[in-house]
Amino acid sequence: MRLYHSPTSPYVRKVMVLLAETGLTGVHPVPASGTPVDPGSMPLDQNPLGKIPSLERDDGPALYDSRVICRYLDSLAGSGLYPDAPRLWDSLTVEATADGILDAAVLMVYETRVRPADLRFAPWVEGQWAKVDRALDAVESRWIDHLNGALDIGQIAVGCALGYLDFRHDSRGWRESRPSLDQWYATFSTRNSMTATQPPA
Ligand SMILES: N[C@@H](CCC(=O)N[C@@H](CS)C(=O)NCC(=O)O)C(=O)O
Repeated sequence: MRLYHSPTSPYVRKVMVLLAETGLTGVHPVPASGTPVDPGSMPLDQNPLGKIPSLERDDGPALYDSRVICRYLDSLAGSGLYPDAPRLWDSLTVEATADGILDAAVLMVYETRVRPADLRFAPWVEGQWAKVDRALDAVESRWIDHLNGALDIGQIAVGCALGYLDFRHDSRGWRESRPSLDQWYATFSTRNSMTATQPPA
């Protein structure tokens, strides 16, 4: 299988962390890059949305969206990163919360990197950060017990989201007023799967 990949994409990182945690082999990274205004080398034939990660398979159409790819690879590996219900609903909600943090954080980056300066709208950027802020507060107040439980896709997604905030939005200081999440990430980020997939400096 071929995984369209960028070392700076936090969604790709979710897949790479899952691969490292499960030990699944046979997935080969293929470099891809692009933006909403220039798809560049994005795999448009595989994913009409022009986004990564996308997973090309030998025996079926390409899969896309990190949530679909992660679930597919977990099922191939039989690794149980998606627990049985009712815990499953918590795992998926934690993953959705982390992915929502990423969606807002990535849009903020595009705003400064892709949109011309004279077309930028600061309140829109702050509105995106407000989403991140609220979601982090929800994880801090509601989901710490879940994060401290058995490894699952929710933890992987939160780990990749926090890693991306450190990578692109360090100056926002997400750790302030979130001591439990800070402590959890200090441990989680030392896993081999996380250190091996750190975005380049
Ligand atoms: N919901 C998607 C989001 C993927 C995504 O937005 N990836 C970014 C790279 S970090 C991308 O491909 N951006 C190009 C674009 O939006 O055109 C997922 O979870 O895979």
